[in-house]
Amino acid sequence: MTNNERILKAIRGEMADRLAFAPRLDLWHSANALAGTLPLRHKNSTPDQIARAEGWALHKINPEYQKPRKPEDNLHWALGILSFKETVYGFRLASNIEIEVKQEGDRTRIHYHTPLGSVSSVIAYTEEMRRSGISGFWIAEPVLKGAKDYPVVGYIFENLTLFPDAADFMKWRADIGEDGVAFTMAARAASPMNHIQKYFIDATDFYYHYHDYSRQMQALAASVGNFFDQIIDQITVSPAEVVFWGGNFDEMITYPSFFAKEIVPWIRKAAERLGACGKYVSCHCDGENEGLMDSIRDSGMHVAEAVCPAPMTKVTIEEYYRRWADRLTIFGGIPSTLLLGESTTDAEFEEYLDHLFKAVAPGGRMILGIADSTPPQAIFDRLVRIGERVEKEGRLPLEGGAFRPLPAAAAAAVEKRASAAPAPDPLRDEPFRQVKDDVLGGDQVSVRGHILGLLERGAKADEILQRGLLSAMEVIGERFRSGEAFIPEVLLSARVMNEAVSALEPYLTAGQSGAKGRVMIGTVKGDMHDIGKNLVITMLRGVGYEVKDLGVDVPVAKFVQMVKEFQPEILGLSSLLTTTMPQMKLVIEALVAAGLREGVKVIVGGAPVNEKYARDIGADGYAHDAGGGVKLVERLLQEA
Ligand code: B1M
Repeated sequence: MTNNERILKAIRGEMADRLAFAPRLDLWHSANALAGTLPLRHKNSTPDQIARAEGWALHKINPEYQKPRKPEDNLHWALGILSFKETVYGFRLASNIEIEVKQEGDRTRIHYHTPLGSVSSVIAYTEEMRRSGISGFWIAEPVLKGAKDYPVVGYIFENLTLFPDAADFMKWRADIGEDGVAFTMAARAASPMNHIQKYFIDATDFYYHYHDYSRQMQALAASVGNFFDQIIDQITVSPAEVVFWGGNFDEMITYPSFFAKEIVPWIRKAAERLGACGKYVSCHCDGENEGLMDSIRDSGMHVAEAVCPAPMTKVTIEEYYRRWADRLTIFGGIPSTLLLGESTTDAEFEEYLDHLFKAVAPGGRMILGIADSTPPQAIFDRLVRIGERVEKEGRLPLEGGAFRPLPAAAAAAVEKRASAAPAPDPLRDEPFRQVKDDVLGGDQVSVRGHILGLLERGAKADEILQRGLLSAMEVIGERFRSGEAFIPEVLLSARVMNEAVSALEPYLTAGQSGAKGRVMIGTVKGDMHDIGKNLVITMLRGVGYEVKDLGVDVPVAKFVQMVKEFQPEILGLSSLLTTTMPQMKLVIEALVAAGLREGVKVIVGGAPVNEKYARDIGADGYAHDAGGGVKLVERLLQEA
């Protein structure tokens, strides 16, 4: 049986002869090719040549974004209107839209002048991104900056036309041949609202706009729906069999109620319409899926791709297989940190594989892959070893068996969830109930009036702050930690806090007013993830700290220079990638070299970071989440 047949059989829910193994190699390959560190026997090979030589299936899901056939293919990245050899459609913007493009170093500024007004965006592709193998652009300035931009962007989408253009796709698919399956790219988002979230607006601002401009957002989503409907039409008549229908789902970012309301209906629509033509819908489910398990299973998607289990996330591979495999095909299952020497020993790696073959028995509806992708520092021999073991032990049907105990990290995560303390009762302090409700409910309009009312009735400003506002923020932090509250609640509550603190400011005595301390936070060089960092910042500001946000992709030298200028008491470093974690150590070393280390406490955080890593690199503290970040800052400042 060929790898093409194996993958298609798994997608159709049929039993192949053995498991297919299709590792995503692009990131690993680009970074190592540029650094001259590809394995000797593959020194001059492309990712496809390497996979073929090793007997792995080709991973053909993500388009080569930086290899456009013509400049317009990826020029409109900030609108998410893209065309590649991997898509089966072309696009035309309305002829009355004038486009102005200016190159500014590694940034491209684009203006769209429409009859309803103009919008602009900046996309960037830096040398650092190229060197780390990243292929997507970074949206440095999104198109939606305020309410006035909504109709303009809506106009662009209402007047957008797609047309069939599958010639390059056919050629690409022929090149892949029997060694893999060509997934066509529908859109990188799974629904119009998810498209707005992903492209049009800063990832954190999205939640404010979703709350504040809900009518405009829904109208814009309806306009973008025109694009999505046309994509479905184009794929229906195309030769493509499997469709990449968006993703990067995560229980925090695409939190359960949002996922159910704004994303699932479109996955269902696509799956029904395309399924009726014998096509399959695949979504990139690379995030934390614990809170989305049932919604994803019931969404109608045929394939969940880039599935990344414990220990990188909370859901174990056996739970994924048990809960999903009767309804959809799982593509992935091997977390990328298993390939890294620093995170996983050889013995742990082998143990995971022993466990995997048992956990996914009998093995139908399973395609093995590295989730989300093979990292640049992966131990190549471990990929080879997975290939060998799949060859030897991956015959279908797999034999089930008693599961080994959960890997230590996953067990710890499950344990932590089970023992999560119940949220304190927000109503326990009756006189402050209204202001607490304002904070908990995100009501920034009423809070000022309620505070003034309490002051008139003789309450002390400090009491309102401590027993009303800060205790409500603690409840939110706790709810967030235990998975009861999601990003929007935290952001909206913190915004109420800001409003409340400004109302209280004139009544606080000298020692109580003003910032509680100066904190500076940035995401390290090479890393563009900012949602978690922004949450930490918002919470800190919410409880009264002065926080300077250095943004993302911050070089070591800039951290040092800004510590000199801003003189924070606490410097926070965020990193979401194993490749960029070493930057944290470099920052600490540079602070020592510049003689600044004594004057500032350094705290670190981000999904792959942990307490031990923080200690090893000489940081003063680690926080697991935003609430923990606030507590850590408070503790360090008290100790100082
Ligand atoms: Co990316 N991504 N991503 N991604 N992404 C991860 C992180 C990944 C784990 C996915 C996976 O493999 N399953 C993986 C990293 C693997 C690894 O290295 N260990 C990954 C990858 C590989 C990549 C790319 C390389 C993909 C590619 O191109 N092949 C690429 C890299 C781009 C770059 O940075 N140069 C990439 C791109 C992207 C998007 C642009 C699509 C998007 C980012 C959007 C944005 O941030 N503006 C994205 C997303 C959304 C994710 C996932 C799905 C979700 C991250 C998130 O925001 N979570 C993520 C999967 C995952 O983490 N399981 C993934 C919600 C957020 C609230 O949590 O950020 O953890 P988090 O923050 C928490 C805590 O960590 C903590 O508090 C926060 C709030 O509680 N915290 C701190 C964070 N910083 C702190 C600092 C502190 C204290 C606490 O003190 C200073």
